[in-house]
Amino acid sequence: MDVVYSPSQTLHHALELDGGQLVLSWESPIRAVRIAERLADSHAIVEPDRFDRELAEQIHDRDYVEFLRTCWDRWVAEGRGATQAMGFTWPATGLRDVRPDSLDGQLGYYSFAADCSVGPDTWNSAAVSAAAAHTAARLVAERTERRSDQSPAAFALCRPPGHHAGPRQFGGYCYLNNAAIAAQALRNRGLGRVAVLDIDYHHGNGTQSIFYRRADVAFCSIHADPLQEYPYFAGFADETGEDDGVGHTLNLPLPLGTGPSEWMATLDRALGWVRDHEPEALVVSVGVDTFENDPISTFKLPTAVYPTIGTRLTSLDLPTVLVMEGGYATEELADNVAGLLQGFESFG
Ligand code: Q9C
Ligand code: ZN
Repeated sequence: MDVVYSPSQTLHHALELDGGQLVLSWESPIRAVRIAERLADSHAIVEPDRFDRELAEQIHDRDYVEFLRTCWDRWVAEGRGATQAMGFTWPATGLRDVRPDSLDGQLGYYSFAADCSVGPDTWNSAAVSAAAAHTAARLVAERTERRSDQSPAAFALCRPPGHHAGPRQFGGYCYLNNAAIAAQALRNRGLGRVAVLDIDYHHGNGTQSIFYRRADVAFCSIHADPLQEYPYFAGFADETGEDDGVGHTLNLPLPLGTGPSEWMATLDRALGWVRDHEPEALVVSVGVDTFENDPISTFKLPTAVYPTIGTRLTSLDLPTVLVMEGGYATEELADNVAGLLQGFESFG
């Protein structure tokens, strides 16, 4: 399958508040560099099309996209360009959900966590990352139209990741929701129903909230129990959708420390649920922070299980866009991603 990626996605490098200190983010440029290097041996690397702002505005509020685009320049204009921009006050429960005029106020209004900042290259990298997801969806949709035997697939090497980004909030290293943009692009190209399966270690709160009231995009996530793990305030089993979306969201939270047999059994449940929704295409939010040596996560999946996961995904026999999300064990990251793709390609 084709891999969609541009080196400009490595320009962004955020700061995060970690254990009371502002440090360089775990979500580092080296992640994409290593994965791209590895996949270049076995795959064609396709340059993303231009960023499609209209598509992004089907997923995110227009004012949010404009805020992301202009945030850094406003920060510099205020004379604060020596460090990166980050919020510090949020409209939490009990406060008013109003949009302030001040940049500091807007940084809180447009984010939900202090774990990622906006720097000089954030907008460019996030926009190209979203474009990579869009391009992968385009390739899959085009190949579905003139389908021969096999269900087409493409891998969007998205970085920065996207699944925590909501309609008007960045956070969790995410700015534009790449998987949601891929799903919307598939819908726009005539695929009737789309399912998003999120196998990142963390709950995909952004993707869930984007599709929570829609029946045309189903969302299923396997993740660490939010009572114990980030993002804490979403991802519980009783979140099943609202309005038109009732029954179109499924959360499968697992205990900290979950190992491969429990996790694979849960994947089978998720795949059964997706199949029951009879989608015409699949988007997978591929996080490999489920890996046993991931520095910020607790699941215990060994490298050897990722090819099995990839193969299992092909059992749905659907046109599939694989979208990169988390995974922070920089040494083993490329092995785990390449393994998953190889498992997907070796069967299906
Ligand atoms: N520094 C993704 O895997 N954790 N995002 C913050 C305190 C944030 C993970 C911990 C984890 C975000 C795409
Ligand atoms: Zn994650």
